[in-house]
Amino acid sequence: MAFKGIDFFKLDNLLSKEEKLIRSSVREYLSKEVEPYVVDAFHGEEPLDLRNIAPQMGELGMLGAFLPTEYGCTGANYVEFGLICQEVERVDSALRSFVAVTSGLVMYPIWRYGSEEQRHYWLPKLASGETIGCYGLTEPNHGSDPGSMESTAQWDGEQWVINGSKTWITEADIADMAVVFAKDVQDGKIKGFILESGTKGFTQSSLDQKGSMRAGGVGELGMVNCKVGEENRLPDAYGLKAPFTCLNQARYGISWGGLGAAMDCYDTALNYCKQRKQFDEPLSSYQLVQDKLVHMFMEIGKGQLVSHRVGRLLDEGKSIPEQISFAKKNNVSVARICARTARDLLGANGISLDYSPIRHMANIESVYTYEGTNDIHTLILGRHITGEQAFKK
Ligand code: TGC
Ligand code: FAD
Repeated sequence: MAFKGIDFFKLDNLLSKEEKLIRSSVREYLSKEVEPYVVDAFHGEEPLDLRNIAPQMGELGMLGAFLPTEYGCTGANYVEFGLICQEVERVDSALRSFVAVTSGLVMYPIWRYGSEEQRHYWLPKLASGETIGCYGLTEPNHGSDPGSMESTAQWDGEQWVINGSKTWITEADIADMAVVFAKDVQDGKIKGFILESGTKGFTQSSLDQKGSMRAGGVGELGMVNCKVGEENRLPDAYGLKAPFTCLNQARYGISWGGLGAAMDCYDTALNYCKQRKQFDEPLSSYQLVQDKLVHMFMEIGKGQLVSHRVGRLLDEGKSIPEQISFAKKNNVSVARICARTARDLLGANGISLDYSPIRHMANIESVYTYEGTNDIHTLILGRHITGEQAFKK
């Protein structure tokens, strides 16, 4: 049955014609061109062919959608970006990772912290999907605490010499370029660099045998005396604030993405329970089953209100990072609950990849951890309401 969406609170009445159009065209594209291949990609851990998909997404304006048209982007608003993420993650979290990383973590830093030359050179190629990028912040010894990163950048009088390693990097192995953060040994400040694939001393590899995000690629970046010119440095990225500001963009997209996965789980469970009979009656007629369906339905409805509101605040330039933490934490938890509940309602069929919940359930474990773990967002909100930081002693 074609997916209709969930709109109990008539949020569609608050969407413009353009916003609805982007949602429907992305939904239509994914259902024809991507959805049929997702299960095999996940099962075989053979990531979806981004060399084919990225240009199609580029054509539809799905990459870096909220950035200005003068750089080849769509000039969409934040709600439109959110709706794109929702539709993509309804299909698979790994593909939404690609969209959120490209838009929020690769294109946004170039737009926000890059030079005009860097913007004009990189943004149109990334927006069209011709170039694939990745974002290197996490290191083997520093995940939640990137401020302690060990990667270094040293100006040798002519060039920057970068050393260090980054791990768990989405699309690390196939990326044509990477936005990487390293600590300047001279002033101790974190700075951002654009590293191109093939640069001497820059290596890219993949991490396999994942139990989650199997339809996508994740890997490592290595820098051993990797030399780049000043033109490869993002001139306005100075300090930890720069990589964190980029995370705000992607975390916001994830809040909508989580709802997409949750909606798919809810929809699958509802249809299944209406059809499946036990003790002569449809599962949907039993009170315990209705309780589970209603729980999913209500959590999704609440999450939609949160993401919609944060999107509008972002468009008005009035959002604060803690609201994005609220949305990411809440909506990914909603997705996690919905995936598990749907898996349960499908009984043994719930563990089959013929149905989406078990795949979403595995994927959401990554989403729960990346872009700030669930705990880190609790601590961000805890600091906001108490004024006390509880990250470090
Ligand atoms: P802290 O002292 O809190 O902050 C340092 C400076 O940064 C500023 N800042 C922010 N600015 C904008 N937006 C935010 N969200 C910001 N958070 C902090 C802050 O105001 C300060 O500025 P200034 O001017 O005073 O220097 O830094 P801390 O070291 O105590 O860290 C706090 C903490 C734990 C919240 C932070 O480290 C954190 O968020 N950790 C989580 C790391 C994380 O999320 N990594 C994600 C890596 S990328 C990824 O996972 C991609 S997954 C693929 C996909 O997206 O699909
Ligand atoms: P840790 O920081 O070691 O955390 C382990 C546990 O300790 C968690 O439960 C955490 O909540 C808890 N914890 C940590 N600190 C505290 C504290 N102060 N108080 C209480 N509890 C705490 N990174 C990138 O830079 N780019 C990418 O493209 C990228 N893509 C990713 C894709 C996938 C599929 C995955 C799984 C990860 C990706 N990451 C990426 C990395 C991701 O951002 C990190 O995994 C995440 O930030 C958590 O870091 P960690 O794994 O080192 O866990």
